[in-house]
Amino acid sequence: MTVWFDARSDAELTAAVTDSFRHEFDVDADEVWAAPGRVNLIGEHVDYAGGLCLPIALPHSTAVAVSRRTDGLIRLRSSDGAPWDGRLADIGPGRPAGWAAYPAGVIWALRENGLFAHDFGGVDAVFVSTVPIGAGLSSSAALECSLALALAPDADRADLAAACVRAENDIALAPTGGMDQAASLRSSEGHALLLDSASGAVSQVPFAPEGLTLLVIDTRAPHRLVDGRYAKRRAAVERAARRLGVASLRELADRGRDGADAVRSLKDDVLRRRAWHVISEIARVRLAVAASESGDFAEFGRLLYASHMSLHRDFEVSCPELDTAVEAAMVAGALGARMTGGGFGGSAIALLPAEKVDDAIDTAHRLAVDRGLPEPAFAVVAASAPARRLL
Ligand code: GAF
Repeated sequence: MTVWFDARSDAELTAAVTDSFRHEFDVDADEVWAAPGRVNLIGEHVDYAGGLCLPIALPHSTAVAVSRRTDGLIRLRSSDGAPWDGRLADIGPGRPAGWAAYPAGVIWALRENGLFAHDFGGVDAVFVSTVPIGAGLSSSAALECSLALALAPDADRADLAAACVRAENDIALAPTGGMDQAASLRSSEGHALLLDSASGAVSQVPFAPEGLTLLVIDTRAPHRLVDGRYAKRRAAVERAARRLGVASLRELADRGRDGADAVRSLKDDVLRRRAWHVISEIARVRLAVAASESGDFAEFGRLLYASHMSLHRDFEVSCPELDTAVEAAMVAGALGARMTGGGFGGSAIALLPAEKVDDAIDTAHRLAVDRGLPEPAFAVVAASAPARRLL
């Protein structure tokens, strides 16, 4: 039996989160906001190297119902974790722990970054989400961005994204880059977001491939960004840049053949492969943008698969569950497939002719079961709306 993870309409999400708020606090919420998860089409593990990424916003979102307070108290509720009550002074590196670190961290970072229009007087907030947790689809960024926009709706979205990254790095202690928050806050429907992590600039790339389906395969192999492996990859990329005398590997990616020769000169085999992934992935993003703009989705698909192989072989962030999902999609006739997000579990994406979707789902399910892996869950997605007000 196929397991789907479904998005909900804005009206359904609003009803669910306002009900939940009433249930928790016995009053109606003042406002409801929502922010989407993302899949990254291509440009993986390059945001913290000043690279280029090409994510889309998912139809799956986190909604937050909020009411402002005047006594400084913060009350955070979600069906996905224990309730947290506290004050700004209770928030700091590693405090609170667990899911509440993300929204509490956002409040802290909005204040640190001077983004509150008025003095912060406290808030009651209840979250309801359709972004699966631990699936590598940016459930944390959706949580952060929904609350950031609710609490500072007039702030510039790039500034909000930066505050959310600060919350994640400094309070939740996940050393992530900025792609997920940019995707959630700065995407637009029907488009992929081309993010230049060196300058912070974004542009919208039309992404609505005719006759093709974008399938998300959640391998259900849990993915975590705070367990040290992501941090190790990031540290290796930064070490490679230092050895090569550049501030970030993006500089080498922009130098063409000279940059590639510099990476090849690295003596340490592991560092060389990590750095090679980064500069080759940045080149693939540029080609993918051109392919999408000219409607050449056969080429786009080849780039997706090349990205996966680079992440598997050189960056070593894939795993048997992700490789199996990609293999199944390719066997079923996908134009391309790859792991998406941080890796070590989580989700893969496949771009395939609409008539091949059922076959890809059956094959992914069968191969996973045959290999003793968890049964995957599936969603068909399109480039969706960014963070927004629902009520
Ligand atoms: C995670 C991180 F949060 C992003 O910043 C990015 O580095 C991604 O992994 C890998 O491309 O989603």
